[in-house]
Amino acid sequence: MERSLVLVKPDGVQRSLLGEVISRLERRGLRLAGAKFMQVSKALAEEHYAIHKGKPFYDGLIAYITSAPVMAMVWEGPNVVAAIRQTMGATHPLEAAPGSIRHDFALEVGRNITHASDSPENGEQEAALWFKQDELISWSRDADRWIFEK
Ligand code: IDP
Ligand code: MG
Repeated sequence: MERSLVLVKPDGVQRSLLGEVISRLERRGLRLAGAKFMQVSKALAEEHYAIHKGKPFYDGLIAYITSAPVMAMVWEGPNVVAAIRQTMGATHPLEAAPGSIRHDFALEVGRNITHASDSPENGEQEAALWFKQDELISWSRDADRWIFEK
């Protein structure tokens, strides 16, 4: 089953949007595989955002993500990466589709509430970066057959 890392970033936690984000992913039908509430180290932040090193917003991004606790989660389901990015909305809140999290709760790209993996490969890679193997649970729900076609 495809997996995606999801972070509720410090602004989402501080604004008490943790339940809102989890609720939207649950109601979408996605299945939680792991979760932890944590303070992100500078080393983890730099590894996670390595692709953005050198960009003008990089230092601010590292400061933002390490500024206060985050909720890190792994969610799974068919096409979970595309589904979650749709639920989150575009990176820039003013470009995010109405009804998406970033549209409904954010105004600025540097305070856009959530992170989600951008490809199935990165979903696996980020899940492995943020979680130990035994922190991710393989399980099935009774409702799976009513949500997942296969
Ligand atoms: P994504 O989170 O939608 O995948 P990315 O392009 O991977 O977007 O950027 C990672 C994060 O870096 C964004 O979610 C946002 O918090 C931050 N970011 C991206 N572009 C800017 C910018 O122009 N100014 C400030 N922060 C930015
Ligand atoms: Mg990204």
